[in-house]
Amino acid sequence: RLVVTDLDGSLLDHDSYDFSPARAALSRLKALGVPVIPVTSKTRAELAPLREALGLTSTPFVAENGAVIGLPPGWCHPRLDRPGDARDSMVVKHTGVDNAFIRARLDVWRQRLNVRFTRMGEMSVEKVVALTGLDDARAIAARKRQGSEPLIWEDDAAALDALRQALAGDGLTLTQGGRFHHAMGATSDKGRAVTWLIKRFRSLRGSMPLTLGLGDGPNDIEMLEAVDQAVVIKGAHHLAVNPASDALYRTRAKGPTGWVEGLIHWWGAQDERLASLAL
Ligand code: 2M8
Ligand code: MG
Ligand code: MG
Repeated sequence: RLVVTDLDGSLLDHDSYDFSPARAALSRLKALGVPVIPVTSKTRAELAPLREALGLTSTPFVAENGAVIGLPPGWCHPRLDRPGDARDSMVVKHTGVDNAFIRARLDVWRQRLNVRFTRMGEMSVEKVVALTGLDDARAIAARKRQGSEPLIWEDDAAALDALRQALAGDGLTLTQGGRFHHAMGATSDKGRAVTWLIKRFRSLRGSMPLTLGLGDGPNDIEMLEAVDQAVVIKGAHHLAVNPASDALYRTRAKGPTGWVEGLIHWWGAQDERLASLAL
């Protein structure tokens, strides 16, 4: 089995970033040997302390909506990867387009189309703090983008559509998180990253895992359509998800409480200890 999960608004509370309601469920999954893989808009720099806090240092991560994939030694392929080249011994794959190119194209189109938005890279740390509620250190880490650029949209829907079309010609796309739109390479998303990790799991362990995915934002739809069992966490967006197997559950609770609710919905019947965590 395998769990893939969004962080903000899902495993973490949308406003406080607290995950304590899910602590016991995470321990239970660890005891069962089920890898929990964070699949997030956050950067690799933001994930380092978070993976420690969540106890997820020996599972892979997907950062920047699929543009960056990190593999711990246990997930590396003996011939395809060269483990241990990074400080944290993670092998990091970049599936998308370099952030400098994304920023440059956004600036070109903003001028040419005369549309209004503010990119994260041009915001002060104070501005990022004010928009997100992150503390200074986390806001600085959120600005360390490698393969995507978040932006706050300040124009109408027609202008957004025009930008989307312009970016498509550059091989770029826009995806929407809880607060930001994210510009990134058109061939990367959370779904493709998860599908890649499922294949890797199979090639290392010899069988397909049963996969459970949880998310709350439009940027989670591809991921939720790539798993066997999907959980839409209640939040600010209504997600039109069409999972392959029709296995979709929408939670009543938000954030980490909804996360536990969704996990119990799918896996509570097979595991009394999980079921007993119902709130
Ligand atoms: C941004 O990501 C969230 C994900 O839903 C959003 O779009 O609202 C990213 O900048 C991420 O790096 C950051 O941690 C997060 C903070 O809320 O916002
Ligand atoms: Mg989210
Ligand atoms: Mg996210």
